[in-house]
Amino acid sequence: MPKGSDLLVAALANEGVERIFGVPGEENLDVVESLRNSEIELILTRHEQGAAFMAATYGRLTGKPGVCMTTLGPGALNLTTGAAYALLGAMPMIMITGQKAIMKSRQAGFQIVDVVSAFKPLTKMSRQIVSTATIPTLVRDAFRIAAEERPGPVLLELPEDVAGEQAEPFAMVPQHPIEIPVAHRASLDRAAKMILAAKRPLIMLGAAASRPRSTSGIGGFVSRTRIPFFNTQMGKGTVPGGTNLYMGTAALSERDYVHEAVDRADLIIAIGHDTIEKPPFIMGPKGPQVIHVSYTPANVEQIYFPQCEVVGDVGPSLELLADRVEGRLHDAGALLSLREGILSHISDRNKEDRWPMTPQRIVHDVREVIPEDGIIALDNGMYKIWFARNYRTYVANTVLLDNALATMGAGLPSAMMASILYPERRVMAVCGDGGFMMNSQEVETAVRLKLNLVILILEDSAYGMIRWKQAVDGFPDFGLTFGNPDFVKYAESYGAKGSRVTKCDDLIPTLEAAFKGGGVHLVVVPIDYSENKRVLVDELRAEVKPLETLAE
Ligand SMILES: Cc1ncc(C[n+]2csc(CCOP(=O)(O)OP(=O)(O)O)c2C)c(N)n1
Ligand SMILES: [Mg+2]
Repeated sequence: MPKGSDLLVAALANEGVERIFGVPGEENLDVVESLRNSEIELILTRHEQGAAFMAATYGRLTGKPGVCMTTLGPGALNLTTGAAYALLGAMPMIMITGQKAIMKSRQAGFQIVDVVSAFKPLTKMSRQIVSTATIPTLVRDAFRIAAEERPGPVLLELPEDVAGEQAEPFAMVPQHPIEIPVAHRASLDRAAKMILAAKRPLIMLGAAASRPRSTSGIGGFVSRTRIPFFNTQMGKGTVPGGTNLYMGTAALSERDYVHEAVDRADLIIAIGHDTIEKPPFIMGPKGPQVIHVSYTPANVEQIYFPQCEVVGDVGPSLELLADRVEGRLHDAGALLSLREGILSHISDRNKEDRWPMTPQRIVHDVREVIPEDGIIALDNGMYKIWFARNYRTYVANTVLLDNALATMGAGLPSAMMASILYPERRVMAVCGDGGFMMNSQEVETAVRLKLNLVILILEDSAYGMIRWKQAVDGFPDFGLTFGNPDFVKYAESYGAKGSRVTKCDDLIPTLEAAFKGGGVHLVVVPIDYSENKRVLVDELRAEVKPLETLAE
């Protein structure tokens, strides 16, 4: 007779789960035993946060929920940041947590936290499994809820007595294909009318444009309409390169060079925009009209209130929209004359050999060693703005960054997940010295899994981004610097390789050698952040005027 844990594992296998990330506790031992007898691989991490970031990234990259597992109380609570990361970032994920027995209570309150309640605001669904009979249906429902638009995390708590209980061999619920409805004809007609009337149209690609199912249809829409596009940070790469229509990435909310196009547009077709991202532009009473195209309706915000919505499966809906406007657009490329100016400002000084290295040069050099389908996974820090703004992308989901929860500590685990999924592609984690140390213990996991991974650490011995904000806001420089371990020795102590870059011209060859050598290789480079103020504050203030000022 099977046990509850056997049913759980069979239900996971029924969903096509190949691996579970986590740190088990004694309450999970029945599940661990059932996993031992299954095809599902248990991948231990060195902190539950790493497991959650990896599972969420699996969901982000495949569209299918990634799975992580922890014990009760302390282990489960270590998943909270990962749950929020998946919730805000719309990444499908299943968290399975243990719990003390619910039918008997032989340990009183020891380690017991109301995990199900704690995760209610951090998940799409948070449930305790109370009987073995419900396991197949609950698991099927959990996967359905996690994966359907808008995707996100689900928590299932399996108490240890339910896990160990003898059960009937209940049948699994088979999966079936589900098609997402396509946008209504009336909304497509309305949107087409607005596009045909526009004098200076612009497309914006947002976070949901990066869903694995979205990307093919979007490329078709852009190439058929020839309307220039820009993207949000999480929409990077969704339209393949070579279109000559890319106008930039909105890493700031206003007054960056790309906003010269945004401010002049009279219509923005916002594809897959999710207002969870730091705003890519700010709608006001005078600005452009906006058509929202996505899986779900637009959230109405003070700074985002589209006048038209095309809601449905993004790819097929855009195909129908392109059918209505293709060949009838006379002003599609009106804003293209701004393109060259915007892109040349962005690439300004990207070959400068100042030491320590400038962010522009680092971004440039990283791009040189990463092939078009190579993946960089960014942690959170000042460099994220520079990479979002300056790093050109040609393939969807080749820049994994978190512009939703914007948590530190996810860069390394998300890169590890990409490396597991795409062993044939180059994968690099880009981390600050602050963010790297928040989950650096996962270097051991990466070494144990024999991953090929380069970890680039940008060293300024500070929480640089906050230090920058402190300076911009006119506060004295205080309280944001720290010391670092010797990163090369640190890498070596894990059985990884380590290199320190000591002059500009060494970065590219060091990274090349690291990729060629294979395995886990940590590369440290000092970064000079004085460019933050010079470019992102002083230069932009002087060069990019809001439209009203220009009109005066
Ligand atoms: C978990 C978490 N804690 C704090 C913050 C606030 N925060 C954002 S960026 C940053 C500094 C990042 O420092 P580092 O990783 O060294 O990158 P740098 O900006 O120095 O390049 C901090 C503290 C955050 N986003 N996430
Ligand atoms: Mg730093």
